[in-house]
Amino acid sequence: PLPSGRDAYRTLDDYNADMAALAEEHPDLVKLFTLPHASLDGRPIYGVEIGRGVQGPERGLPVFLMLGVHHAREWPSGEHAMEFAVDLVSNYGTDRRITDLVNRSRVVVVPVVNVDGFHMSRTDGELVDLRTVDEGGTASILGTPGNAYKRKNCRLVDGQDTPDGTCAIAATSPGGYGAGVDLNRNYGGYWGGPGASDLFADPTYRGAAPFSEPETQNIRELISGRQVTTLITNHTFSNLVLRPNGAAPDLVPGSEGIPLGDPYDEDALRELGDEMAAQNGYTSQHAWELYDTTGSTEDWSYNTTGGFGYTFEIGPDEFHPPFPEVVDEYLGAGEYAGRGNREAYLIALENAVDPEMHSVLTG
Ligand code: 0X9
Ligand code: ZN
Repeated sequence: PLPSGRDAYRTLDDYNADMAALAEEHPDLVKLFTLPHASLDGRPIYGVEIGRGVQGPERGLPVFLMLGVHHAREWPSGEHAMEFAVDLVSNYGTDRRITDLVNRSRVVVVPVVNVDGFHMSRTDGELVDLRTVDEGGTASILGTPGNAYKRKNCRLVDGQDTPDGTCAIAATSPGGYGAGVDLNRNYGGYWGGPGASDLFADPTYRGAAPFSEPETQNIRELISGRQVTTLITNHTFSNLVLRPNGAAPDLVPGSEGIPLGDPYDEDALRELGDEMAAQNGYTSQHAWELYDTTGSTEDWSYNTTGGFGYTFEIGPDEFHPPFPEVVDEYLGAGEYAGRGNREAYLIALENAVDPEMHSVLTG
């Protein structure tokens, strides 16, 4: 079973309750915090910080950051982030490796970055089995129920603020599904370059300006204020471990000729990516080998701070598969052989604490 024992996808309320409970039950180890900017619909966005003496001064420890649900429909991306938090806390004090890692770092987990979009997707997209909806029992993949496959945030009108509650209205309107900014095109890393759209209705709409959205502002401020030495931003799907950069290694038009060659740290980034992929069985590659993107989370964070950043694309072929697959993919069980994302995350945490611990730089 998962560290939490859950056997079904969380709702947004479940995430918030689980984070609050974790902090309440382990005050010396877990701190609940609210990100600086509420969502467009006025929802608070929460995270947990895990570390020894977490209520005390921050002490400049290296931070490992784990993010989920930039894209509303990618439910497993939040589940794996939340389970990793529970995993660390429940094994602290008994598992030597985890205890040591937690003592030497701060682990920050924001399982649902895009709270409005996720709530829309999750509540209007109950996991009716899309393959067996037919009354007569005939398998069918025709229907996309409601907003279950929403991707972007809840920006309703391009470049304009909208009053609280409008996301809820959007959820019941045909326009709701397509509205919004793609948060993984809204960061400042090569913003406005290839692989991001300037059309509001497009799934990869980049937003009116870099960091125009409160959700990306939150992550910018979180990373800017701490020493995030390694981060993983979870998405679904395609079984990939992706490393910077997100756009092919030529020049970005209109960006004053910024070259997107291999990053300075390519060798170390590749080694760590390969090592994580060896655990979860994913393919390790440059992000641009999937397709070009600009304005992504880790293109900004890596190129701004030097902290290593990876996208995990969880799962083979579905945005939110039946929950038992999510369990197996975390643990590395069933048809998902290997040691799963759990072990890959622990390796990333080891790198965050001390890159030499895992011989990434020393070979
Ligand atoms: O397009 C995306 O944002 C990611 N794929 S998804 O299906 N989850 O939407 C891939 C982004 C990969 N590129 C970078 N991380 N730079
Ligand atoms: Zn995604």
